[in-house]
Amino acid sequence: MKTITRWIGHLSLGIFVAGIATGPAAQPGENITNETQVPPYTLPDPLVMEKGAKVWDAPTWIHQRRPELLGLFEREMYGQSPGRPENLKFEVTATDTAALGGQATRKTVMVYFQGRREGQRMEILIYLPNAAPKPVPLFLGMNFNGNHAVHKDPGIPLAHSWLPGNVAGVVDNRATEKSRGSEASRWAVEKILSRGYGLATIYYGDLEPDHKDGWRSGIRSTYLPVGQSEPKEADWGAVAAWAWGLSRALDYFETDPDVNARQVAVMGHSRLGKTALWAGVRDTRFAIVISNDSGCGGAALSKRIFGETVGRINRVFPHWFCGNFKKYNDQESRLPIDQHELIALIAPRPVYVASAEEDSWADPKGEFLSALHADPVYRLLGTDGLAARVMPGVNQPVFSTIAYHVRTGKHDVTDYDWECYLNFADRQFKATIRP
Ligand code: GTR
Repeated sequence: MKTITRWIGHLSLGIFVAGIATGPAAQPGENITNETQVPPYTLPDPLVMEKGAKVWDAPTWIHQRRPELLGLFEREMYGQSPGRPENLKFEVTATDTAALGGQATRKTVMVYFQGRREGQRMEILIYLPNAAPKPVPLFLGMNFNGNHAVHKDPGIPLAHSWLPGNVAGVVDNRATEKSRGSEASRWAVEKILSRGYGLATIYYGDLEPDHKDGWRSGIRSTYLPVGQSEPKEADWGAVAAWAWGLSRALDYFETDPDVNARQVAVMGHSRLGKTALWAGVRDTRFAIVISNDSGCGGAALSKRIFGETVGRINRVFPHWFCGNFKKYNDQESRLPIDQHELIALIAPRPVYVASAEEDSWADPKGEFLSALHADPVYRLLGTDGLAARVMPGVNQPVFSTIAYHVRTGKHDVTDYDWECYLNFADRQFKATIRP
């Protein structure tokens, strides 16, 4: 009875309702992994302005609603990021035209954010397929363990910055040969190259070490105004800092004649999937955005309480999002936004949301529902949106402008995922003439 009353209450707000709990009532902060326990929730309508006016046409979306929504995500969740630094400098530090047995050209590029070698920097590892005509389309994604972890290739320089497993203050954090190729199963390098795509990757620790004090030695520290000792409530968090690094890589691609900077697909897994989404939202130069198992704070709805929650993510990873986001710990219903609107901010560009069947922590259904509820915006902008009304079965990818799949298996990036992303990119880019 209680559930029904709440349901009617939501209806009277005039926005849509989803989910009706039939199981025992869940307590705030409780980790729900049973569908019958999901409490009812209401999602904001992406096509309704904050003051209540309905968005009926594309210009109103583009000039009014999109900036309003983007501003809300910046202020309340990811934080506000700076733009391109004035002194950004690139240095191609090595080129090997016979990498991977001759299949690829490997380039390493150092990006200096303050225009000098001694300042903050990140290293981009790039593989380009030798057999493909240039410029090539390319996948760009951040890695968790250093560029040298994505392949056994002995020519990849070992990571120069903080490595996971180390905490603030520990200096002995050097990468060693032992970890070369340790993340290789997640990067189908040869497969990507054989399909005519380039692959570029950056170690996320080059931007900011992933722990609560990481910002002190990362890029965010260099933007702190004199006299300010901590980031303010709406200042960028770590996810935004990593995403900012992806945009700086795109700045480099615009200068590289071998790369088609208009055909860069930004991709990421898990926390780096959240990062890829935020990068793709803020930087409309990214042609395709791919979220692999990004979960809470990524593609999964926040108001649908299932798996990881806002309170939990903010408590365990206080540095990922901005200070304001903490207001919503165990108070998801008060959020003025939800993640379907994040997907909608990518429209009309192609976006791929991927889940894994056993990854209940990331809430596969919540990820699908985000894709589904972004559909009206994609359609308003003249695309085919998401070609599914109900969640597809496992390993049955849906390839519309919003693409979705849930594959068998656990939280990971697999060759199956890459196969799907490549097929999706082929379809999307085939329609565009490569310069
Ligand atoms: C988990 C976190 C998730 C996800 C994951 C990952 O601990 O709860 O949000 O980001 O880490 O990045 O592997």
